[in-house]
Amino acid sequence: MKLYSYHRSSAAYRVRIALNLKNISHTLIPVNLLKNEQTQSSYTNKQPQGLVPCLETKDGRLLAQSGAILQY
Ligand SMILES: N[C@@H](CCC(=O)N[C@@H](CS)C(=O)NCC(=O)O)C(=O)O
Repeated sequence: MKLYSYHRSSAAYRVRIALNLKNISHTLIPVNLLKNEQTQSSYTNKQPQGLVPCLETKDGRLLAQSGAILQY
């Protein structure tokens, strides 16, 4: 799995906590909010809202919204 994340994002942080508590292996992909990387098409193609976090599953599904990701 890949988690698109920013280290100072509380929403992304709660997903990182859950992934680590569940021992789910994942790769962190940094999206630098201070550099507005969340607005670049390379990211909005995955997460059209331009918000972190976004979870990409092994089969390529893209999940947005930390609460929904936690539920998943
Ligand atoms: N309700 C969303 C909130 C996500 C959110 O607001 N993320 C912020 C960082 S904590 C963000 O990506 N902000 C970028 C921006 O506003 O341009 C969730 O829980 O995932």
